[in-house]
Amino acid sequence: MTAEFVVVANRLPVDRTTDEDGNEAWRTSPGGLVTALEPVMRARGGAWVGWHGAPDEEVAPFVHEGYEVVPVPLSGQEVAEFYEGFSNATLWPLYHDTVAFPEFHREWWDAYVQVNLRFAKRAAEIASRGATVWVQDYQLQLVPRMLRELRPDLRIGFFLHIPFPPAEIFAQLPWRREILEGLLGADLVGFQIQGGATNFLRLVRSLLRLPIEQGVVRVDGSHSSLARAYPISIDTAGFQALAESPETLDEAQRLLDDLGHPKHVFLGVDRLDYTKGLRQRIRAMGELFAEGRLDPTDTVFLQVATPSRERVDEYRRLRDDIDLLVGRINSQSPTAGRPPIVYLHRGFPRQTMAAMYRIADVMLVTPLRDGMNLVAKEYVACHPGLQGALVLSEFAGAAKELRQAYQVNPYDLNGMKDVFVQALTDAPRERARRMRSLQRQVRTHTIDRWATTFLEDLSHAGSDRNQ
Ligand code: ADQ
Repeated sequence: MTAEFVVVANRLPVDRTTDEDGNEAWRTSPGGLVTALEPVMRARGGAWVGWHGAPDEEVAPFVHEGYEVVPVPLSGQEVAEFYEGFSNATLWPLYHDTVAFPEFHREWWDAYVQVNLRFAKRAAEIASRGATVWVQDYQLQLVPRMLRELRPDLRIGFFLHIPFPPAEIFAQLPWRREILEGLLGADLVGFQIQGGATNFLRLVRSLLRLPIEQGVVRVDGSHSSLARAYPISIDTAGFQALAESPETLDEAQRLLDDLGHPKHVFLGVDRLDYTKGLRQRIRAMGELFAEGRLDPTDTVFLQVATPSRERVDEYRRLRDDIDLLVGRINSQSPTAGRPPIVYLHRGFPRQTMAAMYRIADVMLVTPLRDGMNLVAKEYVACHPGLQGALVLSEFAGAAKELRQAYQVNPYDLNGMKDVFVQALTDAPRERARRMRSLQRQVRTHTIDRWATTFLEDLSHAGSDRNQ
């Protein structure tokens, strides 16, 4: 089997489930990258190359939702060194402004090189002659160059879902040249915001001393690589339809019943990750309750946090910190009824998420650093009418597009507290004015447009092909 369109990502978009009778099935998995790319794959068909999530196991390719799923095996040690180590304890904190300390270990790097090569080889086997291969995200930054060496006939795109850091931070990386050279194997390197593309080009100029003209890096005589921003988005119409379905309306009603019909609902929805600014957000809400600026008898803060990367130390610490913080705030609440913070540490079906977005008067999206943040856009798509309010960190990529959100600096607790209250109490006209502008943005800039623009540019970018 070969394919004309191949997506390569660290994880496949499916998780294996086993029912009571021991039957195995594959179901679409949650997470930002999958939410964004799965609709693209369903529409285009092709093949998706990625790890299936279980170490030390070979799984044969299979068809899911009309496209080919091609599993790449990882050993237990590779999961520890390539995935939990270099990807999530070196690159992830480094690329997010070092909000946690990145760890540098030479064995982790060796595993990163080895696994990237395996992905490149698998993609090279699957791609048909002259095919388009779209490599995703920070775990696979060496794949574009490796793949080009194996298959110069391919058209190779790369998209980075997380921020690309400023030179001062990136320069810490002992393997900085290799990463830049790896990315430059692509004909088109896409970033969430222009700042990422600019950081990248500046580094290419200063460290590799390659000529650049209008975002195009001349890598060698036959190959050039374009760096540009493509802000990712969501299936806006799909989310909107889901939010308006009778089942979602019922579910929203049930949620309100469970919460005791509060007058005001604040909502947070995140993977449990230290980049998402949960500590700061929860402290700010806790203080507002403690100071009586929010009344726990009529206001609730619903915080949903999906478990994430629980084998990485920093994430375990975060989980304990949040449990402690929420417990302390709730135990000090003057009311005996429902606690002021309802904290749910698990994943939910998309429909439940849509129901939550529906009932939230104020949506709190306050990451310390975030490539884009799809939750902000999902809220705008799902919340009915014009009376919702989106509070958005200026350090999320989405802040560049959603300019009419109530923007905050998540490091400034007093500033955040004031804006949280303002978002709830502003005049209806003001809330409607902001919401109208946000809706316009999210309805016109969809995931479909993102993918089409990227792939269209990719079809013109890059090398003189030698087919
Ligand atoms: P993430 O860091 O995962 O994505 P985000 O963009 O917010 O962040 O996407 C999270 C997705 O998971 C959303 O679609 C959300 O609905 C879903 N989700 C969150 N909590 C959930 C829960 N409890 N149950 C079910 N679903 C839940 C990375 C980058 C982002 C970038 C995306 C896409 O870090 O900056 O926007 O990739 O490029």
